[in-house]
Amino acid sequence: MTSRMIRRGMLVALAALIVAVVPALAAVRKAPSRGSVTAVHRPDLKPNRDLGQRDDLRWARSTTRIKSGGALTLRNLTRGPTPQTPDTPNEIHNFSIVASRQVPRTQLQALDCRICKAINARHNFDDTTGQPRIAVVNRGRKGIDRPGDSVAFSGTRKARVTAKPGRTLRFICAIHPHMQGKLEVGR
Ligand SMILES: [Cu+2]
Repeated sequence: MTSRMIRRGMLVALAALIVAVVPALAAVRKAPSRGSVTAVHRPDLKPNRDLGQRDDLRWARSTTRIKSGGALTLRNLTRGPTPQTPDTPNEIHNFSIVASRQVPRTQLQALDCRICKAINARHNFDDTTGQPRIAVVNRGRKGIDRPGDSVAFSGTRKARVTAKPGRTLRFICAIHPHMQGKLEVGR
């Protein structure tokens, strides 16, 4: 084998590496360094349509993009009692990271959500006040990076996203399991 053949072989290998790596890097998109996840609801009367008692608590956006290391603001705009908790003056929500397979897909799974019970148990809610004794449950690295991480909030709370760029984290509210969203972590 001549040195020229070896050099050509190396060039071919280098080209193949570039072809493989460049799209992989491009796939991890740039993302903003701040993001927010906001709990909202609109239980208003719609004349001749709806008394407005449905539990339509939801996250304002289904997907939030944020940079790895970015600051996430959790905001609660669900004021006052809701049909589900008529005696609670201000609804509490859990921003809870779960594995994709743990996201409830049916009404039955949402109403009998085993992972939600496990998450809520870790927050150790006080039966009398309804407040969590442990507001932040951390798994893995500090910050939001993997299933098991969960933050309970009734007002506004900040959290740092420490998952690696390219990860997509699924989150639910463990108290209202039909509240579901995705956190796309960019670079
Ligand atoms: Cu909730």
